[in-house]
Amino acid sequence: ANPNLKWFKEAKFGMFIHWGLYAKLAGEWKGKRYYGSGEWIMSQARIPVAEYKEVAKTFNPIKFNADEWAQLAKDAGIKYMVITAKHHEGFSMFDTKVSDFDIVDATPYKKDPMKALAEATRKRGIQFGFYYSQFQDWYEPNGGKNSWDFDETKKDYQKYYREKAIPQLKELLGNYGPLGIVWFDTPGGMTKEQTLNFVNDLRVLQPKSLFSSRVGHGLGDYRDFGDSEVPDTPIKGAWESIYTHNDSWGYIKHDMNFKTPAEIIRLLANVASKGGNLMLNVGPDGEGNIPEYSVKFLKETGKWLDKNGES
Ligand code: JFZ
Repeated sequence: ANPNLKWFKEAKFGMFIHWGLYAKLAGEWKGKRYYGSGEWIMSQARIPVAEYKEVAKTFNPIKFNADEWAQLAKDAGIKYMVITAKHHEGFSMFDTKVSDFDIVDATPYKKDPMKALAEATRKRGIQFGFYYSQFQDWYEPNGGKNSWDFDETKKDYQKYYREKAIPQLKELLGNYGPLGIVWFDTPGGMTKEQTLNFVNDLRVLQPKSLFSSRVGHGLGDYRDFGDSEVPDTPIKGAWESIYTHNDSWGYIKHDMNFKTPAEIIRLLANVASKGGNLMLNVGPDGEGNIPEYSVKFLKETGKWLDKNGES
């Protein structure tokens, strides 16, 4: 067995955070409202790169407070946190030298929230990890899956991997201390052999970090169940189920369909009884606030676990 999996197998409860420029749009573009997967709004509304870029100039999450987020996780009984360093929109929520389309260079905020969060979680004994969209990058001419600006058949995915994804992953794995998880998503554009080289290359930088299954070709360290899915029977080995708290990963201002503490606890119990972890998502808004109901219901969940849970 992989010794790096020990903490993960015991964790039971994780926090997923989807946060990017889409949080500022909050499910609305040019007066039209979208529902579900707020982080997909650029694709849903076919927003051209030239227009999407402008959103960065208005992104100023001055309410962001790393200690508050980490303390909320702690109070909720959460043992690990995974946050979007770069989602499909292609915007980097960390200080990167590889692109100017990042929170330090392209926004009035000018700071790296990932640095603060890495420290705040570590201080509290919470495992910290990055979500990184390694293939889909709608901002880049050679990244995956933007067909409204670019011709998909003319793309050179290898060039995108070489020039953006790999160098950025090296920054993330090199500059933020020990990471519990690197959460890859929606693989594409690489053969099994290329994926193996990619993984081996990155492992050197973080030999203890777990790689999620969506790195592709069965090369991850544990299994992920598709969004909002729990297996029917106990599953051997390490796995997690991922769930949204309301109906979207990224913040949507008109989505109030939050799972209650009782629902979260039932979900946790169901997943734990099958031997897995629940990684529950929150979607902070464009100012850096975690939605009020997420804060409230997570705290209540934590209180209940304190009284009735085993750890
Ligand atoms: C992906 C992303 O496209 C989405 O925006 C979000 O980040 C989510 C956590 O992951 O969406 C997926 C990827 C894989 C499956 C479902 C949704 N799946 O395997 O069932």
